[in-house]
Amino acid sequence: MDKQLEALQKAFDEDIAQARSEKELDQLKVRYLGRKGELTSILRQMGSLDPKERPRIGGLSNKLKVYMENAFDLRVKDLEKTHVVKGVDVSLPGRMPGKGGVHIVNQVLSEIEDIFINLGFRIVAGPEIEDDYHNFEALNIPAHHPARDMQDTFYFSEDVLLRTHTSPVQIRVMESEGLPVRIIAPGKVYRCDSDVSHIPMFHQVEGLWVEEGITFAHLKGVLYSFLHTFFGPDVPIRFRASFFPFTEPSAEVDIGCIICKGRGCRVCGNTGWIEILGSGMVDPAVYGFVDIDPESVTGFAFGLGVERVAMLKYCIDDIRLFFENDLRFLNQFS
Ligand code: 2NM
Repeated sequence: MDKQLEALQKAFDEDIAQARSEKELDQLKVRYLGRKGELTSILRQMGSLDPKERPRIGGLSNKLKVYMENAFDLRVKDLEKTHVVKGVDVSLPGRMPGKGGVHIVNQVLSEIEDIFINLGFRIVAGPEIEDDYHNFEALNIPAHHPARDMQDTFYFSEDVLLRTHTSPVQIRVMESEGLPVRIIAPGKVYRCDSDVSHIPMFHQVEGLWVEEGITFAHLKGVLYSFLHTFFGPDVPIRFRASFFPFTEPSAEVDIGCIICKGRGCRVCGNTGWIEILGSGMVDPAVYGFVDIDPESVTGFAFGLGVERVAMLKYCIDDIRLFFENDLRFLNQFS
């Protein structure tokens, strides 16, 4: 009997040391201390013992029972110390739900807006579904201009289309609000276009300042200020004569290539310069469409593509990355 109790304690010690969860401990408790358990079955044999031996063996069995109960309590506390509860390590970090963030295009858009707000511009919004008059006619874009082609514009009908730029917002502001006007119109624009460098929807910011006495010097001052804030004070800037139906004179603005620092590379076509925006003095013909007397005021306007400046600022070489929603790309900007 002594031997049996000794062997039982030894087996118990090994088993309990190996128990890794509360569930395993519960199973062991049943096996050793339960109604049909190992210790219970030994106690059942007490009847067959020499009566003189019974008190001693009874005492030893009771001691072993108390020993086992204590051991169970200690192991449970042990497991709690390792933070394992019902087989689960509660100290491990939980599975966090993914955290959303502001898309890189919207981050860059906000940055552009902040710069123009500091220059005294007001932000205006307008419809993405436009009519022919506000998107083309009032901007002095003639009837057979290639921009009006089905190949370039998404038409709903002959007269209704997705805006191809945000200039119609500025036409609407000049129609309905008095002078002076100093606004930027940010937002989505649509072109029937899709290849490595073009996507059918992108974002634009167009600006307009119309007031008595506004000159090309104001245009240059505002755009220098914007580009030096956005790309840094050392970025080279040049103005190049150009043409738009809605401005006269017109200029395109280049910055020194960010990639090669002007030495010439694939991105700048070996010129060392990158076109960044279009601009010009508002053509008097445009004022005629919005009932402003072209003899009394002058103004300038400009337009830029948000994805394009974001690509240059962050050295992104494929415009399609913005809209593939690959989190490995997007998370780099959060
Ligand atoms: C550009 C370039 C030059 C422009 C003109 C106007 C408006 F409504 F005043 F006529 N808004 N935006 C403009 C001028 C846009 O984008 C490349």
